[in-house]
This record gives sequence, structure tokens and C-alpha cells, in this order.
Amino acid sequence: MWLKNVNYLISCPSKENWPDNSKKELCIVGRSNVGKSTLINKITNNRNMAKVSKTPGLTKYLNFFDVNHQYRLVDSPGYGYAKVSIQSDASFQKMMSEYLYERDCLIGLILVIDAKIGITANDLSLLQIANSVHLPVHIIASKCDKLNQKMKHQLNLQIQEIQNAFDIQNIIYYSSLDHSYEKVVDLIKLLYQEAK
Ligand SMILES: Nc1nc2c(ncn2[C@@H]2O[C@H](COP(=O)(O)OP(=O)(O)OP(=O)(O)O)[C@@H](O)[C@H]2O)c(=O)[nH]1
Ligand SMILES: [Mg+2]
Repeated sequence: MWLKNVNYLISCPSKENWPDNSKKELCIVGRSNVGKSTLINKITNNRNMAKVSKTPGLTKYLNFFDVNHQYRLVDSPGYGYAKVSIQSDASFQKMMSEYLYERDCLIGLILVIDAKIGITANDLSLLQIANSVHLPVHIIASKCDKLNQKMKHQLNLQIQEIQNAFDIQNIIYYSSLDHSYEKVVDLIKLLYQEAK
């Protein structure tokens, strides 16, 4: 039901601190405040696993988690909030690009989008990088509790459009307020299994 035996390992501002690359890794990426850290807490059933805040920019570095001594999960700082200095400065860009281009145990990206905002220009830039390094992307549309039928329809259309342009392997409609995290757990387990 949950992702079990998950333990925080290390927070890394640069590649010098990355844990060894002996375990397959999934990274959760997306806009700031979209709910990436909340998602980690939901799927691990531990509200203290990753730090969460109403204020964007709480996650500052790449945070690595061990999963059952077999795999790893990585929480990343969000982008798209100009007010938050780290997300817009050169060190953030460097941290993310060295990770996306150089981390050879990375098996995929879980791109969390805000269902109400949809796919942003920054999300598209990330999808382009993922395409260029042949990294599979799985989309989680978060905060679906805030959507009405019309918004759901619009989001579907937008996702269909980008599916034509990019290799999006899975899409999950999710809210931290219900049981939809179980679909995310199932997906993550499947991706780890497939990568064995
Ligand atoms: N309504 C609603 N709120 C959510 C949901 N998921 C997260 N939130 C709220 O969104 C806010 C931001 O959540 P975080 O998990 O800290 O977001 P983040 O993507 O990790 O943000 P950064 O660390 O800044 O990149 C918090 O106030 C959460 O409670 C959801 O599915 N529905
Ligand atoms: Mg966070």
C-alpha cells in the first residue's frame, strides 16, 4: 500500500555529495509548491519524511532517500518562482543539469504538475532535457481536488497535446487529500521492478 522502508540519506547541493550510483533512482521534479515533498510524505506514510511548506522554495537541494536498501528516490527543489532566489540562480541550474545529464543510475523522472496551472514553460524545458537524454517521464497532476469538470477537460487536452510531442509514459491524476497516492505507489514499484 505504501512505499516501505524508506529512509532519508543526504541532501546534496552538488554532485560531490551524491550517494554511490549502485542503486536505480527515480527523481521527483516540478514547479515549486506543486506538492513534490507532500507526495513523498504521502507515499511513505510519514509526514516528516520530506519538509513541506505553503511557502514555495522550501526544498533547496537534491534530497536522496533510500528505498528498502534496493532503490532510491530523490526529492528536488522546484522551479518557476522568480521570487525564490535559489530556484532562479546559476547554482540551481548547475545542480539540476549536472544531475539530469550525469546521473547514470537515474531511471526516470516523475514530473509533478499543478493540475490547475497545467504544463508551464519550465515544465516543457524539462521535458526537452529529458527527451534529449532519453529519460522516461511520468506525469503526476497534483492538487486535483481543486479541479472542476471544465478544468479537468482543459488539462486533458493540454496533456494530450504534449503527449504527441514527448515520450510521456504514464499520467496519474492525484490529490494529497484522497487515496490516489496508491496509484503513485503502484507506479513507482513497477518502475523499480522493470529497471531491475
Ligand atoms: N489542495 C492540495 N494541496 C496540496 C496538495 N499537495 C500539496 N499541497 C499543498 O501545497 C503546498 C506545497 O507543498 P510542497 O509539498 O511543499 O511543495 P513542493 O513541490 O515540495 O515545493 P518546493 O519544495 O518549493 O519545490 C503545501 O501547503 C501542501 O500542503 C494537493 O494534492 N492538494
Ligand atoms: Mg519540496
